[in-house]
Amino acid sequence: MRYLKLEGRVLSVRSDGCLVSVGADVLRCGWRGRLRYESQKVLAGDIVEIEGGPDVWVVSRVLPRKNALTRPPFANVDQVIVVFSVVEPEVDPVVVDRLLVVLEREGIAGAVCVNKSDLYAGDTLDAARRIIEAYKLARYPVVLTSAVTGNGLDALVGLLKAKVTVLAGPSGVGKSLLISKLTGKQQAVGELSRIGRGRHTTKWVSLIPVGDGGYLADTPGFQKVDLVTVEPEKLSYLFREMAELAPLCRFPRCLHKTEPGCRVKEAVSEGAVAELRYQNYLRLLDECVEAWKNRYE
Ligand SMILES: Nc1nc2c(ncn2[C@@H]2O[C@H](COP(=O)(O)OP(=O)(O)OP(=O)(O)O)[C@@H](O)[C@H]2O)c(=O)[nH]1
Ligand SMILES: [Mg+2]
Ligand SMILES: [Zn+2]
Repeated sequence: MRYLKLEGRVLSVRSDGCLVSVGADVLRCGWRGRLRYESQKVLAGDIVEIEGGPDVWVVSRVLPRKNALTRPPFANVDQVIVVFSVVEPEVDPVVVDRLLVVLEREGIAGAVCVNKSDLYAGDTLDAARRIIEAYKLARYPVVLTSAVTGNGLDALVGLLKAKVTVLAGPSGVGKSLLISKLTGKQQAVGELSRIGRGRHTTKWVSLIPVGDGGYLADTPGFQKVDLVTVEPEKLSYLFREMAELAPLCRFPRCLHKTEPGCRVKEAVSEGAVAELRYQNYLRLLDECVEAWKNRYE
């Protein structure tokens, strides 16, 4: 029997092993040596070396990563699409910004998907439009979709040019149903009655190969992403549309709260920066000031 050494991408990780995609095959692999005790260090998205064959394989080495996220746990991401909804469940948009800030800091492309458009009318439609406008002003790609009617799915497919795309967002917003519709591969989808009760239907990260060499990753919904620990004066640099204005403020360490000569606040009143993003910035700034104070604890 020939002993082979191959390279592949980790599709999902459990404690006893992982699934690795090699060419058109998906191989179930165990851990070799030290990895047996450090399997938690292997992330979906990792490129790994596997050895063995034809039926028994072990992961022997994790290749260097281009980047990695802790929540959701994922390596070598090209793009993260933050999925959320305005109703069922009603998601606070600050959740979106908390994740976008992490992505800016890691240099990972972000995009926003407002799902469940079939449920919006009147006030909720207005809310959805306001949110879309805010992220467009911030120059993020934004799509409005319905996984149920198929509305906007073309636009979502248009965003998948990046090779490895992660769908992330709170529980119940429809990440798995979107992926089922986009890939034709059935993902476990939650029941309506459980939404908003903090139960997660998707339990682990899994990648689904799409097209030639591309992957789409489904992730469990998160309740809260840890805010990046960053000096409060630097937070606005992780808000794209504010980053270019912040250096023009009168005070170099302007927090864009009540300081005079603040270019960011001016832009908010001119409508060049959305009020919604600015309010989220202020909320995250408070968190950031606290976290920075306690950073050595
Ligand atoms: N009306 C409507 N319902 C949707 C839409 N997308 C998803 N749903 C429903 O919302 C519920 C949750 O969908 P899921 O795809 O399981 O949500 P998820 O984001 O994967 O949730 P977790 O796996 O817990 O993180 C299911 O009942 C879906 O049928 C949509 O566009 N419109
Ligand atoms: Mg899911
Ligand atoms: Zn300022």
